[in-house]
Amino acid sequence: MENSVIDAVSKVDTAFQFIFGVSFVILFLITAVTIYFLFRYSSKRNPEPADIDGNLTAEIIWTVVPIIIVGAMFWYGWTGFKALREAPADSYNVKVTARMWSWKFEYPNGKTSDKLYVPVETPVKLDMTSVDVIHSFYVPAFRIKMDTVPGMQTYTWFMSGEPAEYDIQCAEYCGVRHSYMLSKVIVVTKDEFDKWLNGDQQAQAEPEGKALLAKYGCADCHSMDGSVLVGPSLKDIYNRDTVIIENGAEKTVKADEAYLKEAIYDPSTQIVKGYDDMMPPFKDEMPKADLEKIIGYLKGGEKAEKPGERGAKIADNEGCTGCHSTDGSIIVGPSFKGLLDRPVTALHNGKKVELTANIQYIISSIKNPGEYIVEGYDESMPPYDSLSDKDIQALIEYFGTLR
Ligand code: HEC
Ligand code: HEC
Ligand SMILES: [Cu+2]
Repeated sequence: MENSVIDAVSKVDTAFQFIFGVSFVILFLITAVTIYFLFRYSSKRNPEPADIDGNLTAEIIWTVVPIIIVGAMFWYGWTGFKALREAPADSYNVKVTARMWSWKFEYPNGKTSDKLYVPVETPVKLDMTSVDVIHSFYVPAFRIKMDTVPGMQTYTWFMSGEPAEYDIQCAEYCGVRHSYMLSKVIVVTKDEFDKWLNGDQQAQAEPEGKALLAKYGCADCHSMDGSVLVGPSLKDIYNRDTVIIENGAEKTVKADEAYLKEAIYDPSTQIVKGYDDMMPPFKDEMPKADLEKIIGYLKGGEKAEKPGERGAKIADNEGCTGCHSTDGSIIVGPSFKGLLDRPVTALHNGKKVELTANIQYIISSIKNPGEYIVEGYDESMPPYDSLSDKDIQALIEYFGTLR
């Protein structure tokens, strides 16, 4: 495994050096021959031009030699390409989401980060997409560069190697702050990585429960933001009135702990009205401890944290802070400092309006930024309609701390 890696980098380098070397030699040969011909065949020395009619040996040489050279270039290029495309089966998976103008890295346990932390000596596979325009994920140190395309999954991989930091750049022009779309690969020891991956988790508002929903695949069918996927959203489910069908009869029940337990362990006994009996039973598969954590999470058992802390994290992870400062300075958009309840002059349907940045206005500015354009700014903010109400609430709480 290790070999294939060192190979991926060294194979790219070999292809580059080979093509560069061949080009260099040819440049010199052509220049030398041109100069030689200039003297040797000048009209002074050759007043009578000769009429040369074909030379089979020369023709064979200038056909065969370039074929060999180009064939060798192709061979080195092809083996390098293969090494770059074939991620080892035991790779560690991280999801990458690109947006104007930041990178988001999502780990298997649900943790997100704007820097790519990885453990040492591990092959890392990145599954990538973009939410707005085409970006390109570029880490020169690992010789990888791959476009991220909205609506499409692309991937790349690299071997992390020794503890170190490497630059990540966007290599596809993507708007005014393209050149600031920077991040880092941070390679740390396995212990430090585990600590980082799990330790910080406690500080996040949605600890284990959320990771378990992802682990058991619940999140494929259930959202936590109110939207309906295959099953009903689990947002605010605890103690809500639910109409179920049990033994063919309709009845309304409260989604208390006992109900949740049954709904997860043995879903077919009671089907939520309007849905199909599609949920698999988790009785055999899920230990009690996990069930309790999930139910605890569905009950909204969040850890206490400093006001605004979660919002600050969201603003970083979603890339808001690439365009909005928190210190009063202007980047691309107005500063978040003092935003809440400040007077705003904005363009609305082409007309100038005066309003106050209250909660309603901020929600609409995030979900639908094109509706009110703050005077003096471009319409360059992308809509964030995928942010949950809870996330937006957390952001607003955070703005409240920036007075
Ligand atoms: C294949 C899709 C699928 C998966 C995976 C799935 N569910 Fe469901 N779930 C459904 C559907 C469809 C319903 C509604 C029909 C029913 O009640 O069985 C439902 C209903 C529920 C309900 C009751 C909802 C209500 O409004 O009363 C809960 C709670 C629930 N699921 C939790 C979970 C948990 C926790 C997991 C993961 C351990 C999970 N589900 C995995 C599809 C799924
Ligand atoms: C690509 C740059 C960019 C990103 C990323 C961005 N914004 Fe903006 N934002 C702007 C610009 C430019 C404006 C002013 C023009 C307008 O109103 O649309 C603005 C306006 C706003 C306003 C209204 C500000 C005011 O003074 O009235 C809010 C609130 C806001 N953004 C919140 C956010 C949040 C929250 C995020 C992250 C989820 C975010 N923005 C991400 C560029 C950006
Ligand atoms: Cu970009």
